[in-house]
Amino acid sequence: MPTPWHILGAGSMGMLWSARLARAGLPVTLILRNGARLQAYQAAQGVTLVEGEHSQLIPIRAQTPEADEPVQRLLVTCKAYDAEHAVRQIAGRLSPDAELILLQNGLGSQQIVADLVPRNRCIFASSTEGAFRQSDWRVVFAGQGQTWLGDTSGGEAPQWLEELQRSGIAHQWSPNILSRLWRKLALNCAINPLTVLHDCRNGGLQAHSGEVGTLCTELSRLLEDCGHPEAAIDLTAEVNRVIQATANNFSSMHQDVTQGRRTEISYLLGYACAAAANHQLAAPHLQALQQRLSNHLKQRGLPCN
Ligand code: NAD
Ligand code: KPL
Repeated sequence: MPTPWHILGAGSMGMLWSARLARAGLPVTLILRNGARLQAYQAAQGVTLVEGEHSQLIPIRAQTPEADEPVQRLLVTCKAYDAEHAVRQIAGRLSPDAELILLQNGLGSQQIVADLVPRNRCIFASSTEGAFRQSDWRVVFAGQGQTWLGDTSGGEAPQWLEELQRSGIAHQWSPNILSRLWRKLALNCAINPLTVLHDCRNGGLQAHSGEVGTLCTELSRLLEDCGHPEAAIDLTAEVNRVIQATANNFSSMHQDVTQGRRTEISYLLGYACAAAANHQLAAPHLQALQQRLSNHLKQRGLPCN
């Protein structure tokens, strides 16, 4: 009998993962916020996964955090700012040898969760897949990509990666997941805040290449000082490539701000600025950007943490 997957955070990524795992015949349980969400979910009878023209209703078991069955493998797909509280709610249910997979953008939240459950193995994940919620319990798989998984304490790739293979979840084990997460953080810091401040699609940043370039220089230096020189290699070129390749898209942060949702700024730009301060590295442009973005968010009544 395969180990059941519990998925904490039934938003875009949680639904995308749970639908594909369940479709492959694996045992999956969604952990929803509370009884009201569970009732609404049960009325929908499952998660609908939309891929291109095709949509499929996939029945998946669900429960609230208070359920008492043990959790052996937990995929956390909450936003970075919700991860600690969400895991704390179910920490008492974790088996002594339970594994957690933390799929949050940016950095900071993963370590907070890992410190909360010191007995358990925490695998960090970084994904370039794209998904959005069309409505409650209906997720659109909007962009093929890849998920890197790795263990900052070392150790072997887990056996269950085979289950991702079977589920059609593109993935790779990364011996240096922190570098991967830093690289993605740097890309996000160079692109996302500027798209918010200039209120433009990613391609609109082609008109601000000087500003982007200055940020990339500071970010590259930061990556090197933080012990991730490989994440700094050709950063400016990759940022420009991503800007071009995603020219028509609005960045995730731009979408969050437009839709009045809290951003993950503390785990992106906030984390980068704090790391620069810890390393006594001058990062005036990153700091100024954080200040401008915080002011912008405050003006819109959005949290700046
Ligand atoms: P989301 O907001 O769609 O989903 C998060 C879900 O967590 C929500 O349904 C929320 O209700 C739930 N949640 C929060 N607190 C909870 C709690 N205490 N108990 C139970 N559920 C709780 O977010 P998302 O887009 O799926 O993103 C998740 C993470 O993945 C983020 O860090 C994001 O940056 C990253 N990511 C997202 C995408 C994407 O395309 N959506 C791609 C790559 C990475
Ligand atoms: O990941 C992104 C996002 O929008 O969050 C990209 C497309 C890389 C822009 O930073």
